[in-house]
Amino acid sequence: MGKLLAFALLGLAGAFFGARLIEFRNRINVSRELKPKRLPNCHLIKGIEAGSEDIDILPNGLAFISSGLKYPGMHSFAPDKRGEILLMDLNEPNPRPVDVRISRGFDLAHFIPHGISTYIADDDSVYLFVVNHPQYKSTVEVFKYVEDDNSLVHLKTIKHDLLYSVNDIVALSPDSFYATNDHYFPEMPLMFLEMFLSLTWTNVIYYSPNEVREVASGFYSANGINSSPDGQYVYVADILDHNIHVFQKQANFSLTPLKVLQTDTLIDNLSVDPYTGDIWAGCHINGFKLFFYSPDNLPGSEVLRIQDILSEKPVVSQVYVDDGSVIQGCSVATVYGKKLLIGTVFHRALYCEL
Ligand SMILES: *[C@@H]1O[C@H](CO)[C@@H](O)[C@H](O)[C@H]1NC(C)=O
Ligand SMILES: *[C@@H]1O[C@H](CO)[C@@H](O)[C@H](O)[C@H]1NC(C)=O
Ligand SMILES: CC(=O)N[C@H]1CO[C@H](CO)[C@@H](O)[C@@H]1O
Repeated sequence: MGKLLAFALLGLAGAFFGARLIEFRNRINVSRELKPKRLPNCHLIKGIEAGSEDIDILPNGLAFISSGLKYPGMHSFAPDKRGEILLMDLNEPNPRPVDVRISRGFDLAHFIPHGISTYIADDDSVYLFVVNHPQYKSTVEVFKYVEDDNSLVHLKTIKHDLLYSVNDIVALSPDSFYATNDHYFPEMPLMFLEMFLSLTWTNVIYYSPNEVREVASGFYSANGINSSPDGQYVYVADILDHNIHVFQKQANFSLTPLKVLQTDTLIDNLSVDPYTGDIWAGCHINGFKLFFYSPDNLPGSEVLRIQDILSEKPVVSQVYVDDGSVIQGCSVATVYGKKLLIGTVFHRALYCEL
């Protein structure tokens, strides 16, 4: 009897894990075979060799690029190099990235930048918010950009119990923001278990000096976050659910769910064209190839443009697809007029003229 029960339990456990395994496989991979789709005028940007995870372009064409993300279990081409913020002026005919100087006193040795967001205040001051992972923890660093000497002055480090595994951020004022937590467990084995069990424990946090609270939850892995040009709507990419959630922003910063746009790809970061309102999404085609990096089986890249997301029939166009032979593990795509920048988790960055 005891044996029978043990077998029955074993069978149940097997069925449970089998089902989880299938669900996990479907979440971490797209089912389609993707044909390469290239753009005619693209080149790799010289000087970016170890990632360009997030990119934020100011209305005047200055692009901030976070480089050197290191994540437990994630490949890195420069494991000993510290993270950096690069700046590129897209108005130049042949833009080159330069390393932005960061003010003294900031702990550069442990700087691991992840998602970034710029904010322009009423007096035209430019603030840069950077998700940082010193010792693999999560903080948000707030800098002020000084154009005269091309430097970032560190203003403050924000830590909070609700900001436990931050991925991306969108600034709302010089001291408030929304941020996504992409995992419930920041520790590596538990993080994988969470992904494997397809738990939906990740969320969006509203932070201001007076109030910090969860404003959206129930994501498999909340990743990119951004807002519409008028600031009324907030878009959140759930990378493992292959979709984009659209929320309406309330006056008290609560988020009301409006709709979900389902895609068939692993959407990482979202950028919004300030002039057209189009969403540009950097997407991974295969999460396995990203996590278990092998030079013989490279992770590819896909870029989508989404027009009219608020309408009944949003138009989703595939702009670029590569199998990894040009650009590996795309995490972001962002435009400045007819210029497109494609960034990656740990590889290079591509500059294209549309
Ligand atoms: C991912 O999807 C591709 C295309 O369907 C398939 O060939 C590949 O085996 C899948 N990989 C895994 C690890 O499931
Ligand atoms: C925020 O405003 C919304 C809509 O007016 C309301 O339903 C919600 O209860 C408010 N939430 C908080 C935390 O004040
Ligand atoms: C280029 C891009 O989309 N990056 C975005 C990633 O997410 C942050 C936070 O929303 C945006 O500020 C960046 O623009």
